[in-house]
Order: sequence, then C-alpha cells, then structure tokens
Amino acid sequence: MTSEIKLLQLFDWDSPGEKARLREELAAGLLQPQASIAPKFFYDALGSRLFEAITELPEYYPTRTEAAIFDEHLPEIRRILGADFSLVDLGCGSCAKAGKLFHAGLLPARYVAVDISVDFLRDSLQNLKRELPAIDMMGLGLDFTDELRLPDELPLERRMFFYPGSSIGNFSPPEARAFLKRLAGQMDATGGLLIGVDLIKDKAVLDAAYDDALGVTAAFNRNLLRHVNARLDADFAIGDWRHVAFYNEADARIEMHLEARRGVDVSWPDDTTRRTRHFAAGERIHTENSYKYSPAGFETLLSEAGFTDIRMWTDPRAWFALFFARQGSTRT
Ligand code: AVJ
Repeated sequence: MTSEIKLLQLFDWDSPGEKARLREELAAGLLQPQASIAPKFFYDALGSRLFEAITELPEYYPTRTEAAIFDEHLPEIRRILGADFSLVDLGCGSCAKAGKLFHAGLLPARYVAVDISVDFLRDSLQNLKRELPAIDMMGLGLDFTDELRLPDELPLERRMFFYPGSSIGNFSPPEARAFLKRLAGQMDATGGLLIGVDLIKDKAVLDAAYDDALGVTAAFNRNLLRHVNARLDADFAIGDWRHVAFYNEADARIEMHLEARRGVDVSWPDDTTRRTRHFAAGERIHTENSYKYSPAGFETLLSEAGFTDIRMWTDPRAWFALFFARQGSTRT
C-alpha cells in the first residue's frame, strides 16, 4: 500500500511531436468541405470542468440516470465483479463515478484511471487517493481512442474495464465495434467490461439534453475553440461561433456543431507558414457525434466485438443502459 499515486504520462499535448500531429489533424479537419474538429479538443482543464457542470444540469439525464441504475443494482454488480480485480477507468474525468462505487463497497485491488486531460487527472486522483488510501491507484495520461497501452505491471487477470457515461457514443457504430474488439484483446476470460450506453428516445428529450437553457453545453462546445487557440495557436474569435446541437434521428446520433455567425477567416500555424480557411455565415464545424443505441443493437455490437455473458440493466423509463460482458475467450 502506498500513499503516493503513480502517474504515467503517455500523452503530452505540448510535446513537439504531438503538437505537429495535432496540427496536421486540425488542418485535415478544417480543410474538409464539411469542417470538423475532434471531440478530444473539448477536454482541457476548463473543458473537463464544464463537462462536470453539464452532468448537473436538469436537462442532462445520462449521468444521474446511470447513477440510479448503479444504486439499484450495486449488490449484483459487486457479485459479478468479484474480488481482487483491477478497475481500469476509461476517461475517468473527475474519478467521481469510480469514487462513488468505492464508497459503496465495490473495492478493487487496484485502480487505473485513464484520461487525456492529464492535469485534471492528477488532481482528481490525488483527491481520491486521500479519501481511499487503501486502494492501489495509478493514473495514465493517454489518448486511449488512439491506442490503449496499459502498463506491463498491470496483471492480465481480472481486468475490469469501466467505460461509463456513454462515452462510447462518440464513436460511430463501426468504430465502436473496432474499439470494443481492441478492448477485448486487452483482457482474458477472467476480465470484463462495465459500460454505460445512452438509449434512443424521444427527440425533444435528447435535443434539450444537448442544448440546455443555461447555456453550459454551448460554453463547453465553444471552449473547444479556446482550447485549439491556446494549444495550437489558431485564431478563432469565440464570439463569432454559435452552438448548434440536435438529434439526427436517421443516424441515431446527437450532432454538435459550431456555426459561423458571420463570414470569418480562421488561421492556424503550419510547419512553415499559416494556413487559413474562410467560413461563410451559417457554415458549420462539426465537433461531436453522440450515438444512441437500442438495447438489442448494443448487445449485438458487444457480441460482434467478442464479448459473451452479456447482461443489461436499465432505468424504469429505459433512457440509459448499463451493460456487463465478459471476454469470449474461446475465440482463436
Ligand atoms: C462525454 C461523450 C458522453 O455525448 O453526452 C455532453 C459529451 N457533449 N454534452 C455525451 C457531451 C455535450 C458526452 N460524452
């Protein structure tokens, strides 16, 4: 037992190599006819805090609905996870969800908290370690959507991956399937996946959840431009961009965009010079998809990705689902 947490930083926004890669990624997205910026740019320290604020909004039902499902089924979930397991928390953010489980008696032998927002991760994990010094804790600053590299010292047995909050919704269904397959490859048959998934529901409920009256989601969306300016030296004028979010029923996804209020030029540095793009009034930058699933649809996705023994819990309105599945070890 150590009072110190280990922090392994495998992703550094500010390293020269990473910066060059991110600039290329930014340029590729901005220069498409339909411009886009990846949702990972939401999560600087302020973005992570704004997301925490979103989870408290009356319109944003996913977090509290998922928490209610956990409360309701905790004894069963505890039984399924068993003892002496490692909890690998993917995109832990404030680590609040894992902390709640620990306080409710669901205690892992070790806790591996993974997040791209490295400074936020360090603070969150230090606070959690102070509350629960008996749990071995490790932080991993990593863009796990890119590559999930776990430390060699983490035993292969009883790895329980925790992927709550419907973060899986940021992937398209084929990307989600590929990601889940890669996850399955990181555990053996004694491991498992505990994953939260937002369900298809009435469009009005979904629209409101991503366009709240207080404007917190709008701030979260627009903060992405502030982050891109600060990290990559772009020159977005934040005030020129309007938050747009809606449920696209045909594709079963929330789309978030930033829409130019007037004609604007945006520039960002290249290796040698600056590149620019003009946006006409009303043109949009696509910043996020948040896919919604039917229970049967997600179960199929899990089994296609190599998981078996699939269980699902939901709330009385069937707005959100929590799945547990084991890795199907019989595959060759
Ligand atoms: C963190 C990806 C699960 O899609 O609901 C919340 C992000 N975006 N409001 C979601 C988000 C706008 C959130 N995820």
